[in-house]
Amino acid sequence: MSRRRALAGALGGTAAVAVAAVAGVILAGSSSSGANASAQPGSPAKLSVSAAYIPQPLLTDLAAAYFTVTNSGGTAAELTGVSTPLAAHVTLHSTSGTTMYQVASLTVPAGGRLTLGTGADHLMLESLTRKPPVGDKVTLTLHFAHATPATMTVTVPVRPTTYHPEG
Ligand SMILES: [Cu+2]
Repeated sequence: MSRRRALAGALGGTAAVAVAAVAGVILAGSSSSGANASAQPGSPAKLSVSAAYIPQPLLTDLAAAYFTVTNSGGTAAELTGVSTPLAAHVTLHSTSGTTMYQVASLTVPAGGRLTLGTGADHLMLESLTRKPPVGDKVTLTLHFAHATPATMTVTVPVRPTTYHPEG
């Protein structure tokens, strides 16, 4: 113990900082959930979007939007914002119990996925510019941090208000 203390004292703060930096890299690389064995730790985020839909808004000028973002890379990405011609504003929401609240970003874990759904994370489209009918297509532009490319544009179908995806 005394020898280690003496050694640490001799090396000074620099060694402690270096150890912390290495530990941080290891933690970041192992933080995947829903792990994908093919994701190389530290490789760039590689994103794809699937299962996107917007339930038809009936009585309000609000709509929700849902989709799944899959990350086959080894680095977590953040969904930081969304824009669309359908709405003046789009906010990211999480849900706790029956209460939803706005968040600044949603994480797409390394080797995992971000799944938006009713009662979970979702997009809120506010101040709609029109009321889209069922079968219409809506363009969403997704903005990501820690991903290349940093934006992805997806075409999302408008589904019946009561639509729920299988599985
Ligand atoms: Cu919401």
